[in-house]
Amino acid sequence: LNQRGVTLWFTGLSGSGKSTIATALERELVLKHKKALYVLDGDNIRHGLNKDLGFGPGDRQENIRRIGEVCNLFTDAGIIVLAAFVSPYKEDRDKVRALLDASQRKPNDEAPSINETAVNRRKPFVEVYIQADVATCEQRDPKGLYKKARSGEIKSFTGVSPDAPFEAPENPELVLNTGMLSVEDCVSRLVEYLSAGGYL
Ligand code: GGZ
Repeated sequence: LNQRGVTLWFTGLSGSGKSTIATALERELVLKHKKALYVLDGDNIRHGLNKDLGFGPGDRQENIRRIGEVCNLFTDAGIIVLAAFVSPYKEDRDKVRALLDASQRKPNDEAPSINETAVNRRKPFVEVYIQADVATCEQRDPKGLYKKARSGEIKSFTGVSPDAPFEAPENPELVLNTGMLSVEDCVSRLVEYLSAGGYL
């Protein structure tokens, strides 16, 4: 395979646009850049591998831990992974970053040369904060989940229920505010980031 793997980790509220942006980026990278890529999101993970997990803090933690392990395997295989999960806890995201940073380090990476290229500096885990406040997401409410959360039909809904906070990333590689940027804008920024960083 003529590429090195990387995990782009999209974090943000339900309805912030994570899956939409990941899917749009997928098209661009597969069609234009001929990259081997896989999108992981609630649709293919929570119905299969993690169908035994719910939305309490412990289950969310285990959800992200398992997804992190899957990302690590795909990344090791040289694939670009687009992982789109609410992943509300900073500690859980940081653990995935640490896992990939430790596992994906190649022997040569220990002693970077002075002429280190962008390719050698590349990080295996790139955190992308899909930023949109609760009001914006609630206005979109594509699946009617906010409505159900407000009525109490869904408990522990991230951003709505006091017991389900969202911890915004402190140092994400990229912040995309979807209240201000179109999907196409977001994809352009991502492609620019990947291209400048030597990922493409
Ligand atoms: C948050 C919930 C909940 C609760 C169901 N809280 O917009 P969606 O529908 O498609 O994305 C949300 C998805 C969140 O699953 P994740 O695996 O990404 O969550 S986490 O990282 O926190 O483990 C939403 C739906 O599942 N959903 N109940 N209570 N989102």
